[in-house]
Amino acid sequence: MDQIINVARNCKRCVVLTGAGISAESGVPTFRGKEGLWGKFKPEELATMEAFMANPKIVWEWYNWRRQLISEVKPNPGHYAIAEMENIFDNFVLITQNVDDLHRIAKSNNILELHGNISRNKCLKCSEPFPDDQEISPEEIPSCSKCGGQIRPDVVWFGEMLNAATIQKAFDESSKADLFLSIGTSAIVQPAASLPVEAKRSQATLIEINVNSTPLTSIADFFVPEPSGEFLPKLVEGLKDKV
Ligand code: BV8
Ligand code: ZN
Repeated sequence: MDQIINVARNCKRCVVLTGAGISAESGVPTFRGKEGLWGKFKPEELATMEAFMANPKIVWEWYNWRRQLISEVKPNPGHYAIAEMENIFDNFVLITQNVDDLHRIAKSNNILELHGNISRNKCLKCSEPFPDDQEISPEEIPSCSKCGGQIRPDVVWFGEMLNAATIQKAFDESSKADLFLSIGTSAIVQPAASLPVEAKRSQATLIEINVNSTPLTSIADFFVPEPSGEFLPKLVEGLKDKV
């Protein structure tokens, strides 16, 4: 820990990438863990345009189930520690693959949501936003008032492009970072998994915080095999007098 604090203390531009693991201690199942979301379902079956076109009812049942689950959980100390980092580093950017909104609830401000946000709805055809204050009935999926297209969750499905400006900014920030924290991600899903590699290529110190090793572990400068909700508050405590 001391070594990491000493290195981080001298860094000015910190980028954090989070995955489902940061929300695990809040009780949100991860994607690929043994109890993972995908355990019950296959990504190809549900988080894809093909699945939605073939069976919008099932896909909406799955998203409503996840929305209900997320509505009952709270941010954990890991989310709050990341929110505090904004005041510790001269330049701080949070990039998340998560769609659960817990970083925003934990008061992080500067967030790049790579994969959208499960609480938002949009039109399948024209992407017009659709009010998210009402539950979507899988039996009667509403239509877009503008073009009549079906309403879908505003998340990025497998095989779909990410928002070009968002992913471009994520790569720009990663290439300028002198410290990159990869937290709670299996580092499999692209293009997100290339961000820490880009940071490392641009001479950043790469710290991976994950209870398991990943394809990133071998290139990380530090690998912290601890739950993020336990490690991050200790890291922030150690950096507090940096400000
Ligand atoms: C794209 C939103 C261009 C939806 C998500 C073949 C066909 C089609 C596409 C591809 C293909 N081969 C490759 C691709 C590209 C594909 C991809 O990368 N596939 C992977 C599976 C190989 N990517 C895409 O399709 C992307 N678009 O590339 O467009 C294109 C177009 C056409 C064809 C090719 C390319 C879009 C990707 C976005 C998909 N949407 N989510 C929804 O949520 O419903 S991805 C989904 O996975 C979530 O966003 C999630 O965040 C993300 C990544 O998973 P992780 O966050 O890493 O979660 P995971 O469970 O895997 O890991 C959790 C980790 O936490 C574990 O390591 C665990 O050890 C750790 N952990 C657990 N507890 C803790 C902890 N760590 C610390 N503390 C703890 N307490
Ligand atoms: Zn529309």
